[in-house]
Parts: sequence; C-alpha cells; structure tokens
Amino acid sequence: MSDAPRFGNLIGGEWVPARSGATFESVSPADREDVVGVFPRSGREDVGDAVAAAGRAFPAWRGTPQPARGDLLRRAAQLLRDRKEDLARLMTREMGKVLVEARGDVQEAIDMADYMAGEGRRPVGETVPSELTDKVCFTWREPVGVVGLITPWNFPVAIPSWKLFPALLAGNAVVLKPAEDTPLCAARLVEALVEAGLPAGVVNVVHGIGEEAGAALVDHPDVRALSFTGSAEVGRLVAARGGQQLKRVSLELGGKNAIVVLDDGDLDLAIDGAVWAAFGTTGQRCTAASRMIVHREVLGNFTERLRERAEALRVGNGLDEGVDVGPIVNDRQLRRVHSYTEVGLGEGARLVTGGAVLDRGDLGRGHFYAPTIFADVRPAMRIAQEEIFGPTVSVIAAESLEQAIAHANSTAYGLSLSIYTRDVNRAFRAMRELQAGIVYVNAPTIGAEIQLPFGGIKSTGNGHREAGSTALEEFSEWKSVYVDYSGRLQRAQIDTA
Ligand code: UN1
Repeated sequence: MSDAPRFGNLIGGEWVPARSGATFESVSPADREDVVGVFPRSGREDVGDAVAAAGRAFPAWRGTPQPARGDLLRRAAQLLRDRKEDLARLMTREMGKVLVEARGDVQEAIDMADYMAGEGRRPVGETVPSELTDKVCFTWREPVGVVGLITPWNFPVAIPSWKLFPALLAGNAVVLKPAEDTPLCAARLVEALVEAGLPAGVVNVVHGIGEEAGAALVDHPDVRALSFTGSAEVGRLVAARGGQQLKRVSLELGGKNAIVVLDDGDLDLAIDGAVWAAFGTTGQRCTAASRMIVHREVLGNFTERLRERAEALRVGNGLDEGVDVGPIVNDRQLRRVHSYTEVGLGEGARLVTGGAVLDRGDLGRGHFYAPTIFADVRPAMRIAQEEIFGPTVSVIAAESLEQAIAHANSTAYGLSLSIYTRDVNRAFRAMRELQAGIVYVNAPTIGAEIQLPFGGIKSTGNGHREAGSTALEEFSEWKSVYVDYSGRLQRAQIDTA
C-alpha cells in the first residue's frame, strides 16, 4: 500500500473512512508513480450515512437567512483566492491541465462564489397582481431538500462550484460525489466552505467510483434533486433511474462542438481560436472544438497552418513552464482517444498530424497523446459525430454559410458552436440557426463566463442551465402564495369584475 496521505469522506462534519475500509488512489496523469492521495472507496452505507447527515442539517440551514448563506460563500471565495496558487498546482498534479488553465479553473469557482454571494441579497420571487380585490399574490423560492451532486474531473474545482454554491445559497443540504480522478481537488474546495463556517452536515462528500457511490446517490430515495455532469451514456442512466423516483435531474453531458470558418473570416484569429479550443485542456472540455468546418476557399491554408501550430505545441507535465498541452487524465481515456485515431483511419479520413501515444523520455511516466488533426473528414464519420474528449480534431469542408451551418448542426449534441466571419449579416444568421446552448462569434467554443447560463440542447442535456441567472432553478422549488384580505370568500375565475 502506498504511503501517500490518506483522506476521508466528509459526513456530518467528520472526515471518516468508508465503512468497508476499502480505498482507491488518486494518481497523477503526468507520472504514474506520483500518488496524490488515498481515498475511501464508498458504498451504499456510506452514501446512506451522508444523506442522513444532510437530512439532519437541512432544517437549520433552510432557516438561515439567505443573505447569511451568501456571506458564507463570500468568505469561501476569499479563502479560495488566498489559496488559488496552491489549489491550481494541486489540480495540475491531480488531473494534468497546464498551470495557467488550472488557475483559470480556480478563478471560475471564485467568480461563482462571488456571484452567488451577491445573489443572496437579490429578490427571491415576484409580486403578481390578483384578478380579485383585496388580494395579494407573490412567489418565492424554497430549497428542494437534500441534493446529490456528481461532478467530473475535467473542471475539478469549477464544476463542483457551479453546483455547490447555488445549491447552498438556495438553502439545500448537499451530498457531493466527485470524480474518482480528482478527489483531492474536491476535498480542498469543500474545506474552504467548512473553514468559511458552513455548519456540519450541510455539505457531505462521498468519494468513490460512479457505479458504486454515484449509483447509490442516484438511487437514494431521500435525495430529491440530482445534478450530474459527465458522459451522455452515464447521463441517460442517471435520468432513467432518478426519473423513476420523480427526482429533479439536471444533466450537463457531452459536446461535439465546431468552429465554422468562413472565407471572409479573419484567418489569423480563427487559427488562434482553433488551436486554443481544440488542444487547450488537452481537448478534455465539454466545450472543446473537435470539428473545424472550413470554407473551401480557405481550407488548404487553414489546415496547413493548423498543422504547423499543432506540431509546435509542447506536450508535457503541466507543472513545467512552457508546456502547452498536458497529459490525458488516465490510461483508459488515453486508450479511448487512440482508438478514435484507428476509427478515423478506418473511415478513410486523412491523418494530417499526431495520432500517436507519446512515451519518449519523461512522457513515458504518464499518459500523453500527440495533438491530432484529421482532414478530408465527412460530417457523418464517427470521428465527426462522437465525443472523443481528447486532442483530436476533424477538419470538414463547406461550400457556403448554409452548408457550414448544416454541418455544424449535424451531430446529436448542441453545447457550443462558433463562427468566424466579418460579415454582420452572416454572423446574425449563424447566431439564429446554430443549434447550441452557447454560440460564439469570432471567438472559440470555450471560455464561457459564469454570469451567463451554461448548458446545451439536444443530447447535451435535458433542458437545464447551470450558472448565470438560471443557476438557482436547478436547486429550488417555486411556491405561489395568495393572501386574501377582503374578509369574504372570493372565487377566482368566477367573482371577477
Ligand atoms: C466543461 O468543459 O465542462 O467554457 C466546462 C469553458 C469553461 C467551462 C467548461 N468555462 O470552456
């Protein structure tokens, strides 16, 4: 057994091992020998303990004034700000993204905490006119109760913060099951909440793997809402099993995002955007651009320049200055990414660059993959339809704006789409016609800001949006209140003037 530090689940304010005593390791993707920590491999009983603790903590938290709940998030934001560099370094070590991006990930959580702290003092409903005299009607939000959050490894601080902070502000008690690849990032985020003064049991953390701890959380009858970010495949299971119990289920799933480059677009800008969106975070963002849909006029030039830029990227340990592209999160994902290179070749696409595991020298210690470009890709090919979640991009030709939009819309997903054009008419047509929850003009498909709704259409989700003005929708119920001060029975729809 490794001598790496051991961590517990957070249940009712105590850090405790799994009841079974089982554990798993969090290992750095840049160096298999670097064990970040040993964590409880939780089962149904542990989840049961966490849900019970949340249930006990809920009434007092619900009764805490919302501005006070917001103030706590403000204190947590300050702690995260103080710890930003340490947390970013931990993130790079635990899941691989390069340091500059890890800092951005922590910043996104700070932004969300600040935003939600402010939200704490904003209106919680509307006063609405009554059709009857001497009667007042209004709405307010109420918390759902105990909510279950299941979060991914690719934004291991930001995405838990998108769920935790609005859930807490709305007055819910929470059980978080973070990704098994990034348990320590999640634990550090929650520690900031605890140190900011969160009462015991309001947030509980249950580590473990999806099929065990995650499934137990989904199935637990006392968990009234579930928020899940991950693959479409698992999202369908969460929706089906949660839906059976009539839970509120919010899903933020895959993407097959595209950048459209028209013949009038600024090619230099488009190349910069393409490199950032395709290879940033090693392509492991649900908003990553894995398709470049390029007007025939500029296709050759675009592909050649993208190749040059991809080949100039330095792949390595994200902690090293000067590295542009970090590792793939684990060996299973590395093999999956590589299997898509085989798929692309089998489908007759032309491999322009990459397509190989990188294991020379220090790279052999981790899971590295070369930035990969396929050209001559037809929109229906699997490499242009399925989410690869790695540094692999398909270049697809288009003859016109209409065809480019049709290609962009031709996948099952609808998260983030972008267009590069200098023509305002074409830009607005694209904004209207692109089928996605997020559209960018003259900017890449990544880089959403927390004060706007985040989420997608089609198979990217089931109609919910995280962040922005919509953040609380996931985690609260509306109550409509009617107060009649006329002193007599007034019948709606009947005793109207
Ligand atoms: C994700 O990839 O799951 O817009 C989230 C972005 C980031 C969030 C990505 N702010 O790329």
